[in-house]
Amino acid sequence: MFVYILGGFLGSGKTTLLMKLASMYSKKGTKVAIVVNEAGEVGVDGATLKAEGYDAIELPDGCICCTLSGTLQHALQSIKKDIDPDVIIIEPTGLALPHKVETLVRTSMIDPEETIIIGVADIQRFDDLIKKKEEFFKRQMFGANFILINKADLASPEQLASAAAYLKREYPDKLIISVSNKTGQNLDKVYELMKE
Ligand SMILES: Nc1nc2c(ncn2[C@@H]2O[C@H](COP(=O)(O)OP(=O)(O)OP(=O)(O)O)[C@@H](O)[C@H]2O)c(=O)[nH]1
Ligand SMILES: [Mg+2]
Repeated sequence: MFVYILGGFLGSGKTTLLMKLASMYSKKGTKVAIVVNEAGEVGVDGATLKAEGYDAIELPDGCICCTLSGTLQHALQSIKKDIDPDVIIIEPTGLALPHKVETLVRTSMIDPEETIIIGVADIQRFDDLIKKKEEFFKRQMFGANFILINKADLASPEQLASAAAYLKREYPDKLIISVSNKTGQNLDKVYELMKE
């Protein structure tokens, strides 16, 4: 079993990506379960995901990397026991630190083959976030196995190049891909990286 954790700030496009990935896996016949931990605002909730036919668990308000850590571990154990999926995709809130979630997954006794963190950065708010919360942004991205610069449809090539240069400088070893969850640009490259 593989566990994916989608890390990225509020509104960066985690849920939109999650839906794309879940749909890609379903089409291939890969059994996928979803854990979402929305911070309470408007978004795709567990009920919506279930209506789409996915096995989804929605965790209550609060953050799975801190106050809800036990809740997350219990949810993972139930998923393994009741659903036994090939892949679990976890969307923590936009304020969570994905590497903390990863540690919780690894110590939850579900024994995943691998845990993978996908960092999602929002090009529209990239400069602003770096200006106001650079340390937080870096802490969110540093555990990522690869980073997506999302909403490429809203940015100029220069903007994308500048964000990519920043990320390459900070994380020379990480793969950085510009994508658009809206137009589907470069999502094929992301799908190729997904394990099953
Ligand atoms: N133009 C554009 N909009 C996008 C893209 N991806 C997501 N969005 C929009 O950005 C907004 C936030 O997307 P979500 O997927 O809900 O982001 P999130 O990271 O799950 O947000 P929170 O869970 O609230 O932190 C929505 O209005 C999406 O439709 C994209 O590639 N391009
Ligand atoms: Mg979301």
